[in-house]
Amino acid sequence: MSVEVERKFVCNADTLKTLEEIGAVCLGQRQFCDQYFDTPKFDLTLKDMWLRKRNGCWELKCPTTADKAEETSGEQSKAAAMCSRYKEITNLPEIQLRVKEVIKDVCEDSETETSPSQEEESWMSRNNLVCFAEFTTVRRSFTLEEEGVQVDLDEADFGFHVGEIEVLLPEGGDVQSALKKIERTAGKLGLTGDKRVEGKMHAYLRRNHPEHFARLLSEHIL
Ligand code: V4E
Repeated sequence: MSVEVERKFVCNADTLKTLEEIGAVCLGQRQFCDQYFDTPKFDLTLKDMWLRKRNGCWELKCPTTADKAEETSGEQSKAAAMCSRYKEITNLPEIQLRVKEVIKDVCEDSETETSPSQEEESWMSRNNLVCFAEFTTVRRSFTLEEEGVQVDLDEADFGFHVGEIEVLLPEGGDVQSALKKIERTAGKLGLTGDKRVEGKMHAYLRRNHPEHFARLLSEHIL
């Protein structure tokens, strides 16, 4: 399991040039298709849990708990407020355990022999998990090696662009130092805003699922 600390930013025509000027190294471009799942009552997303299949592989992003230092230090809490922090789980049995803590299975697995894909289908239908968002992203990635950060420039197929500065940590890793790296990188990129920038999912739900979007806003998830 890893923890992703990330700050989103609005990218513009100058972002590529700025990345080059500050010495960012291009890691390449890739394309991925995300399918996000939840129950019709939004049981997972209302708990800030984001279950997705990315290019067919399961991933779950769920909240971490804030550490003490972050709660007490003024400057750091400002940096933290600009960033999001999520555990990323890619192991399916562990994902299923986490989901089970939120959604109680209607019935257990049957004893009959089934293929892995049939088991996944059965798990999804037992838990009433349906796909609520599907989109493809083209991502160009860069690294600022001296900072150990990655900068992604995302272009989603529903006409939305966003940049992300991110640091990936092992569980229990140094979040404060990750926040500082992200802040320094934001400074180098000339980012001045002090408000969180909306991500792909935020924009997707706002445009396509206003009811789901409103519910998450009212619960302060988005
Ligand atoms: C909406 C959301 C999540 C779903 C995935 O969001 P995001 O990080 O935007 O996706 P992506 O494609 O960049 O994933 P990556 O490749 O980095 O793993 S996970 C958490 N949220 C909620 C959320 C929020 N409340 N505020 C911000 C700024 N971001 C996300």
